[in-house]
Amino acid sequence: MFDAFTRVISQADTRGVYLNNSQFDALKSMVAESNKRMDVVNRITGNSSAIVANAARVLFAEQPQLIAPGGNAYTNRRMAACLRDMEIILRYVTYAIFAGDGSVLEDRCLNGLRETYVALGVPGGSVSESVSKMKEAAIAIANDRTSVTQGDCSSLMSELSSYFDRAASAVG
Ligand code: PEB
Repeated sequence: MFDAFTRVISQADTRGVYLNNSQFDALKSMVAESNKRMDVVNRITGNSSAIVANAARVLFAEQPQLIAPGGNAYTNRRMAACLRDMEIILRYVTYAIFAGDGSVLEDRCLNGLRETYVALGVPGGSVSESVSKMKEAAIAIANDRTSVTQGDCSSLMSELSSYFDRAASAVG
């Protein structure tokens, strides 16, 4: 599991070289902008239940076969497992955006997840769709500019998008 700092160290060590100025500059700006990153983590964490529940509600409205008899989210046990899976993926996305690196999401959540869903008969495309819906909601909340100091959050938002996209494509 890497963060933005240990990733740079690992890459330098693989080549047997010292850290260089362009790496310092990148990490320096990450530190300087870190309040935004913490705000994003806090906003998503604080709204996680709403993000999951709303995304699930829209998913089941669009794909009612999932909650019909025989569907993969039919019965309370499967519905609970589904909401829990969405919560797990969202939680790992918050870890990744906190660390500034996707490896925690990759290694501890997405690795082998597609195969798990195939084995369980869970439709990966539907899980992928649920992740896309969480992405839209999470970005709307994280990028809400009302009553905060105005700043440029574009690169942070595209980094956040990339973690959701990675999760969606890992299972879809
Ligand atoms: C992954 N999900 C399920 C299981 C596992 C995971 C390992 C089997 C064990 C169990 O039921 O608890 N666990 C989950 C995860 C990590 C982990 C992400 C990462 C660290 O450890 N059903 C649907 C929707 C979708 C869904 C499309 C969006 O119709 C999910 C939610 N996952 C779903 C369902 C089950 C499941 C299990 C319904 C139960 C399947 C079953 O038992 O038939």
